[in-house]
Amino acid sequence: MPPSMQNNAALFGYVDEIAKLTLPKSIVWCNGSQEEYDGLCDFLVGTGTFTRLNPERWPNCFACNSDPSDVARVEDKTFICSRRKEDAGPTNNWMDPKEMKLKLNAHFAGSMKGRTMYVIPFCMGPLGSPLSKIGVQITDSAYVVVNMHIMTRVGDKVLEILRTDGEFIKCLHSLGAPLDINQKDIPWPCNPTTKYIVHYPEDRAIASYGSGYGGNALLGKKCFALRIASVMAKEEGWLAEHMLILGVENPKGEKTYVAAAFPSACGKTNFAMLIPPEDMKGWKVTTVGDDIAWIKPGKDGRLYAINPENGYFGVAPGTNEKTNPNAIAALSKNSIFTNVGITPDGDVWWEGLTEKVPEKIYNWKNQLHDPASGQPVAHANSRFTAPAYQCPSIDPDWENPSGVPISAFIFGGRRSTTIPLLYQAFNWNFGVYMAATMGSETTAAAFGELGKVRRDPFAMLPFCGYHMADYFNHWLQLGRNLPNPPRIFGVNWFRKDENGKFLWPGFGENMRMLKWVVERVNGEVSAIESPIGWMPKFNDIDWGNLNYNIEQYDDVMDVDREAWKKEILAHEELFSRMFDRLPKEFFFMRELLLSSLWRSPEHWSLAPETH
Ligand code: O2Y
Ligand code: MN
Repeated sequence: MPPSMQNNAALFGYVDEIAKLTLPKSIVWCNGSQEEYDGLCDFLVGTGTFTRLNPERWPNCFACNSDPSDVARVEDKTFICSRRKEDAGPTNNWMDPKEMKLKLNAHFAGSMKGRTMYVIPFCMGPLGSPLSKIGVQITDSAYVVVNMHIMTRVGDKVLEILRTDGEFIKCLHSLGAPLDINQKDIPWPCNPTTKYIVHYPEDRAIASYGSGYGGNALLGKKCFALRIASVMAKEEGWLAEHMLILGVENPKGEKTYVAAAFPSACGKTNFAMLIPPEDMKGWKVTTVGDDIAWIKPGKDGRLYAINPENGYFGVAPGTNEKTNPNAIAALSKNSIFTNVGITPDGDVWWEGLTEKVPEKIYNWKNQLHDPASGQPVAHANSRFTAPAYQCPSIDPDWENPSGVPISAFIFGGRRSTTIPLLYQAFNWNFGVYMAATMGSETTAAAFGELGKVRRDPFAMLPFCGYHMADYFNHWLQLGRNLPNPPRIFGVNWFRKDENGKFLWPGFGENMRMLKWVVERVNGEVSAIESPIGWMPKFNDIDWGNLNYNIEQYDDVMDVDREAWKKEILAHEELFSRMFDRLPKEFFFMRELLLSSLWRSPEHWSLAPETH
């Protein structure tokens, strides 16, 4: 027992109960020290899990390959086991919690045999912040411990805060791969056939079995900070969101904070770390977080946000010096790479890192890469785990215990048609409707028909721990209590022309849209009323050296009446699944949007002479 563990009976009881169930060979209480991290990395090198990378090129960095069956979140095995089925809602898998516990106990029984059980006290959010929350993850994976060291605040400093009676979220994780005496371990133990990611919202507990990967195993992230926290947030009057948080500094040094939600694989980390184009002198973007935001009303009636995480678990493919130099700097040392390619001299590579594939490289399946095979070097969901403080754009207030004040919310998806580059919702309620109906086109055949729009309300569909319609009501209710709520904007960086060519260059150029958002919330620009919301006039966008003319702008901002009528009618598909609990405001807003489309002219322009 660590000296700083101030006899928290609930914690002791939990650890004892799990040890008796899972029967580990030994128990280690993680103290969060550098020695502990280094020792575990050495251990993982010894088991063949980690490859130490070339220390000159990649100081204190390691790479590893997962089992090919264990490469992503397992949505079909993810359950919200609320006491009442109706509370999980139609978009979550559900099972009766008692039944699920019985089922899982059979799997967890003896599941840590021959392995060390690690107890990781961790804090989501800055230590000592009133917005932060504590969890304790029990795991038999050393890989999970070192990733948790980067992604959260761990160890004795957390126990000091927990003290004797503090509350914590119970996070149980086992690889489901016990070792017999004399059985040699393998580099990526997991259970090849049985995986479960289970949440008990009323018990504030999580149980994850069979996977060692990412969101399935690092329980502070999606399981706690989104699924369980969203339930707590609803009960306590705050928001737990799948959002990045960034700061925009103007040339006068004034700072405006924005939170933004995009479905997975829409370039969230790139946007959170955006570098403005060179011609936008004096404008700067700072990063508070790249994936999750906890947002709470302050005494002054504004919303304040913290990033509950301490690191980035970012998608490697496509990340490079041009697309995201800040991420490249953040991952350049003290980082872990999972499922990327590894060269014999200790270098790593993934698609898009550089133009040329290294001559000799082992792919994520640890096979010598054959360029003629057409196979990728890195898995499409390969990841870097990097400490947040190493990001050059990190915001000076990213660990401010009070959080940062949010002035705007941005919601975006990947849509090749219909949705304009940028528009502002008429008011909070229309913004909630906009976010509730956002969608993205599928980019991988694994998700069904290519190019089909999948609705992903608030980018929270896989992450909301309760009924999605109750979640919409919670957002509406929160807005009613705010004297001056943040303004809500929709963006679509991915619109294409009839030849399939992107209409907008994206990346750093997105700063031009972000600038308008900031000027708009600060009352510095007016806007044109379109049938679906407020839109920027061509002349109010800072075009700088970007050669973008009014015809291109009209195309990317176009509100096609017929397409929008179809779009609004298509919202029905999602709504019909949760009809009984849907806010009645949604039906009125849908009608209003349809009627304003009927009344709008067929062709219109945001050109200066038309206003
Ligand atoms: O596939 C995983 O286990 C990771 S998913 C993920 C990781 C970091 C940030 N966001 C996501 C996501 O799916 O939204
Ligand atoms: Mn995410």
